Amino acid sequence: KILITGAAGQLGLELTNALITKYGAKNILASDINSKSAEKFQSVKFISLDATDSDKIKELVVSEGITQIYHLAAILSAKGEDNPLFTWDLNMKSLLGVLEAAREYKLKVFWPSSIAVFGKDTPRENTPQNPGMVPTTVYGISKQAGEQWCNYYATKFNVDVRSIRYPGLISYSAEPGGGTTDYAVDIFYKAKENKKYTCFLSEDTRLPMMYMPDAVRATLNLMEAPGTAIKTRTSYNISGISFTPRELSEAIKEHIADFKISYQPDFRQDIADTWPKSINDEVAQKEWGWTPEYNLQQMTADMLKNVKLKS
Ligand code: VAH
Repeated sequence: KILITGAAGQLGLELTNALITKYGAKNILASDINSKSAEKFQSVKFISLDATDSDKIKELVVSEGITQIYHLAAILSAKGEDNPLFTWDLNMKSLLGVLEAAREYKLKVFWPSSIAVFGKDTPRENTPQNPGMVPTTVYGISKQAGEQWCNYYATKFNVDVRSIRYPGLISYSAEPGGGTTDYAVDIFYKAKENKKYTCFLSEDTRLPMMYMPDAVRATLNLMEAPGTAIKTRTSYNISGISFTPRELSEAIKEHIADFKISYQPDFRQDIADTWPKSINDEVAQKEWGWTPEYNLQQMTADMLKNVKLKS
């Protein structure tokens, strides 16, 4: 049985649905800190859970017969800068609680890392698996440190913990909350709503991104790969689509000819300027066969078809 933390988040919602399809609703326990999220989970058991409550997690492992945890709860890069110590505390405390539970009860763990682990001294084109990393956000520091903790638990205690460094994720079911790559989701809502968008990154800011179906498939493939294939216990680089706001706006214009974009970079520009432009994912390709499916045009068409306006 699988426990998911942060199940109501952007990644959580889609991954939970994919796990339900794959393993059946009775084998899934969705959790989120926000009890109102319960309404998003009609077909599966939901509990309100603070992911930093390690005693509660252990209790659930025993009472629900949990064998795997997908620990997705975290504060993202932009929001994290509002309160660095709180962000560190939440991101790290929750991960360490999950890793301890995994050690004690021999659980399999999935934990998302991010391209935010990289930093100013990292080569920004075709960023390799293990370059120098000096992250520039507290979120990035927590993901970097988290990767080391995962590797430590895997090598020292034989915990089967697996991780992916996601690029910016683009999806229409749940919105992202507080990331630097959020513009690439927001833009679709604004394009459909009023055909114009003011972007908080400059037009030529190239960042690695990925369409959610690819991210979900990557996660399930990684988790199903034989343990012997998984030689990287920090976290895997995976590559999807790299584009700039201008390139994305041009792809949108192929569908909405009078779409207009303007640029007003804010503090998130400084974060984006330290992140890779493109990712080298040779190691993930070799160890568990990763290949993305969606390109910019396919992702854009699918987003425009599916994005539902809020009002
Ligand atoms: C953020 N989307 O912007 C996240 C992410 C690719 C970076 O982890 O904070």
